[in-house]
Amino acid sequence: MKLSLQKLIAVFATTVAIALTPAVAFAHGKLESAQPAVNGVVEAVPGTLRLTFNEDLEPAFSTIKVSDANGAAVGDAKAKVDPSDKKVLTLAVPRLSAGSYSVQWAVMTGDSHKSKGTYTFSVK
Ligand SMILES: [Cu+2]
Repeated sequence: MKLSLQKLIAVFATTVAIALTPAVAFAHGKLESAQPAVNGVVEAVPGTLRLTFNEDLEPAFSTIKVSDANGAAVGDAKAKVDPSDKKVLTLAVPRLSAGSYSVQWAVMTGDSHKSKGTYTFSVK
């Protein structure tokens, strides 16, 4: 297939425009799902939080902090990247009593982009 110079320039310009679009530039390290779910209400947490992202994670720069409704840190474990699925970050937590919990995550993806976010879940 032959492309004219004009077509090549058009394709190049479109590519640059897409690359410069903020929505694309920030589409890294996005939290896709969590257990317990974002804003979820659960009976109990089975000892581990699981956060699934859209890209592979760098273990050394990926963390999760959980705090209770009073802002006190819950547990002292460090987040780990699941060896069988590098998109998954897990955190061991002690038995959680009823109440609402805040999860603060910060990750670095394989392309060295960092992102972070916060969400809450509740235990009945
Ligand atoms: Cu990225």
